[in-house]
Amino acid sequence: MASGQRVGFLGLGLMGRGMVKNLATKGFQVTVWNRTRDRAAALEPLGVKVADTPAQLMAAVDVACTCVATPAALEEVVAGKDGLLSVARRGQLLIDFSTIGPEQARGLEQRTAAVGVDFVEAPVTGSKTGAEKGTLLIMAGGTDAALGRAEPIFRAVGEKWIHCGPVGSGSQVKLAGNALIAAMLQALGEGMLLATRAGVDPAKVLEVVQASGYRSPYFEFKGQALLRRDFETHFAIDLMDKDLGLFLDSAAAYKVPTPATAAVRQCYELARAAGKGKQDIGAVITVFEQLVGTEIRPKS
Ligand code: NA7
Repeated sequence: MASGQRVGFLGLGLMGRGMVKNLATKGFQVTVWNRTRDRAAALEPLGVKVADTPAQLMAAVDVACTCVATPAALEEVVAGKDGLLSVARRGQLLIDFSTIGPEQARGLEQRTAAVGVDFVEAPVTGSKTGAEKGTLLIMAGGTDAALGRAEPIFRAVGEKWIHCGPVGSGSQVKLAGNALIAAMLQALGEGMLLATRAGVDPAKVLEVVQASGYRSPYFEFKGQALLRRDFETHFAIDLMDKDLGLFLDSAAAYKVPTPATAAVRQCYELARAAGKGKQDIGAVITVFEQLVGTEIRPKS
């Protein structure tokens, strides 16, 4: 249990809400801020306080955590009007759980260090369910000392954390992981759609995948959801598209060809153009279903 440490949390979306519930029930004194205030007010029954601005939150805490949608949103919360840095004081800690690019993360570390604030990047995986259950996997970047300070928070929201290296390393690893799951999901969806169209039960595709040496908990989670046509948003298409863009930006910066990820990203761009950006990443395949007039459905 935490010893009543004062923790602020900014960004109460699908991920942030679950993380705050865990912090509030595991002994932290939590203050929250969210752009849309209603989402913050909804957490008051947990005993959390609601701040009017990021600056008001920063003035009231020892540690501030962020988990917002995009790099631009993070910049606004940190350095915009009434942002965190406007009142940051020596000795505070900032932990960012958002998925951003490595360059932005390194820049944040420099800017927080200039005012005596430690910075840890901590993108997560485990989606909405992991956030609710407190079982996220955290890809941490930062100094040993800063990570040591972040550990009580990591313990409350996550099951495991891996120290990937200095700030920037966690983001680099997270982007690689998201490129991987996007490719896995696209290949699985395409395989199941083609099987259905060819008159073969798509459930057999998943059954064989999961009986094979290339089985994965991720294929099970997403494959079963595809068969049920369950597209409840765990991770939105807009956000995966953002991450694939960040991956490709990094690849361009280091002159590393990444044609497979570029092709998968096009599928996400198609889905967004079709108005599906807020839907779960599992719904990308529905764009292709609509093109061919066939839906993935198990035979029984
Ligand atoms: P959600 O559920 O889309 O939530 C996004 C959060 O970011 C939510 O609290 C938003 O506030 C907030 N947001 C978005 N734009 C802004 C701006 N411009 N300023 C301040 N706050 C903003 O995303 P997830 O929880 O699934 O994911 C969060 C991060 O973790 C993201 O980087 C993922 O890639 C991983 P709102 O409630 O809309 O006012």
